[in-house]
Amino acid sequence: MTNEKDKQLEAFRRDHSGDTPLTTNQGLKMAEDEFSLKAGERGPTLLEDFHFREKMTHFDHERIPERIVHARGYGAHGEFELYEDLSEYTKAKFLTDTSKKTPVFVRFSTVQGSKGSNDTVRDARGFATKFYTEEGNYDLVGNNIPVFFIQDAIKFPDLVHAVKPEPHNEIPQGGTAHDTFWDFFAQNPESTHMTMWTMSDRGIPKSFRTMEGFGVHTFRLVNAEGKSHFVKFHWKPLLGTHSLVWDEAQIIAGKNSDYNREDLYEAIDKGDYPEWELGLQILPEEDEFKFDFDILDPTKLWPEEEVPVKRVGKMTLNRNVDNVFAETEQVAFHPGHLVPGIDFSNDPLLQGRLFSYTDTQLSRLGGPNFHQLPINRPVCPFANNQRDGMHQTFVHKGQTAYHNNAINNNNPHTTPAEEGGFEHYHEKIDAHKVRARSESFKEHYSQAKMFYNSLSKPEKEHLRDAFAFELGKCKHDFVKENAVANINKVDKDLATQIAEKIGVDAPTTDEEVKSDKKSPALSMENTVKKLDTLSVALLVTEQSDEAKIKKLLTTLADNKVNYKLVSEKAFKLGELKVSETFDTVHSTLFDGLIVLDVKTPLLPPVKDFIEAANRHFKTIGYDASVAKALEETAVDVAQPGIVEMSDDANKYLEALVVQRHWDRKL
Ligand code: HDE
Repeated sequence: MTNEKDKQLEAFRRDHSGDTPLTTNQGLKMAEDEFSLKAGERGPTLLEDFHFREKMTHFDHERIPERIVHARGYGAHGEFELYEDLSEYTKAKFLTDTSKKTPVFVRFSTVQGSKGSNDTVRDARGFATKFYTEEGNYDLVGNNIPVFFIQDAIKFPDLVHAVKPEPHNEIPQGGTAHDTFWDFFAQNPESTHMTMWTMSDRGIPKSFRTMEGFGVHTFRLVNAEGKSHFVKFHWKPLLGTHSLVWDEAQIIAGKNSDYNREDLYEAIDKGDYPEWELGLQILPEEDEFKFDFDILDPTKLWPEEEVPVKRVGKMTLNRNVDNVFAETEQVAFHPGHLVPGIDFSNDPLLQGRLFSYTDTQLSRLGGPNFHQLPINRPVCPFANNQRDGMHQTFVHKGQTAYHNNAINNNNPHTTPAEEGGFEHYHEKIDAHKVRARSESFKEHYSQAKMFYNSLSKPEKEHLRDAFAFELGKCKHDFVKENAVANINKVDKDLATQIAEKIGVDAPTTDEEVKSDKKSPALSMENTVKKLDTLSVALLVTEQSDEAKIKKLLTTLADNKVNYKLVSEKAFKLGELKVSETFDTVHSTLFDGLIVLDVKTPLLPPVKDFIEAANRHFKTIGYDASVAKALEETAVDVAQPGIVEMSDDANKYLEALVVQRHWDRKL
């Protein structure tokens, strides 16, 4: 057993391997499970066939409603270790006791698509973490983008209705390339900043392992003296933040619609455990009004250069689930699952979320006892006077289920704050009841501009092309024009380039927000780059030199680079197994390519394999003997990241670690 949560789950695991008689749900051993009970071999099925009825009834009810958003998700277990005692800021035990490893469960997700949609769609990604602490479950329910589309929770149903497939034809699945989303965008300019992020490369992460995570809202940390600091939560992936290229993402959608989930599953299965550091941006209460934006506005981020991210601990995902339905599907997150020492701010988006999450579980998980599902149970004791309800699994003993009582000495009893009972932060509020947007929430463009300013040239081009793709898919010209008019308020040049691509008039007015402010942390150009767990396809033939390949594979393995041998058909090359073919894989599924041997003239799939790696800016290594064959492709060996393989593969690895050679001319 790895930790308390694992131990707790063990009690619920059922292993049907070995000698396991098949029984009904009542424990009755059955002599037959293949044929229903009939009146004669060719006659009708009899109503008394309880075994058939039970089996079919259970099957008929196997599905539960998928999540209204974030339906497609994938989860894993792990642990969180704290680097330093944070009691200066918080009394939360999992953030003060460095000796403790806290079990966690993380579910990553796309937002728009249904449960069976593609992994590599352009969308935000959910990054929800449940910490099973000794003081109860703490959920950090975040995304891979630090800001949100709207400022007030009451607009969430409108946003989601605009984002989801359109109601009259249920198109499109998994993305926002349709009229209602872009109409929403143009009519609700507060969505501009987050839309810039989703149109950037952040909207197509390469893997969950290479995604940042953000708590988005401003929360509070509260220490034992009751002093509060504002805080923003971050997850920083130790492998860096990396994305796909849009053309590649679209091809992968067909080649492997499970691309991201398979990557996570296989990495954990192999022992390449993904790791993230927990980062905190901490702001003293006195600094609340120090910025040119409102820190309660969830469409704004705190530039890391102004409020540094303090890395306080590390999360490692080290165990795949045993059963996806039981764990990943039934896990129920809620931003209101808190522990003492963490509290909310008045962000109106966060406040509304505090209602929505429990409410949605009632229909999704069928009643008020979903906290008793094994994946949702805290690892510490939990007791109160709530009773009964659908799917109650406990047998609560005793005469009383109310408070105060004398019959049971007032048990279960409350716990004073000094002894670990949760107490809401004593914030003083003196206000009128109003339905209004705060004046301080009314500026929507300067951070969208800062994000755009911070991107590298290729990132800016990708963002422009993403806008052109999505807006180009809209049917109404006025929707496209309104969207361009909104982008014009961020950057006139960007709006002009998009207008030209989608065939609407370029903006003539000069409305862009004037700012050249940048935040270098926002560009993925500045991210960590490592060889660890990158993957390479090696193209070989039956005539390839086994010894030479083995030597190369050893170097790759020594550098923690994964590889697959690919050829026209599966075969054995001495001790080496060539199990992947041009039918089963494609260069889009790898980080790099090494062409050792190919048959000429190149067959179309082989040519496409190599050319796709080239146009996706990946590192291509080639043996001198195939230089002539490469002339049949669009690959220009003089371009960056195209490396002739010598005896030692170090030159190749030096290029591979770069991951994308954006300066390659196509
Ligand atoms: Fe969610 N969101 N959300 N959300 N959200 C849900 O809860 C909601 C928001 C996020 O893997 C739902 O259990 C409202 C921001 C993630 O199980 C639902 C508002 C952020 C997940 C819901 C927001 C998120 C959800 C659907 C605006 C990033 C998946 C099923 C006020 C900080 C969790 C469910 C998982 C899921 C409501 C906005 C992240 C309906 C009302 C902002 C990662 O309750």
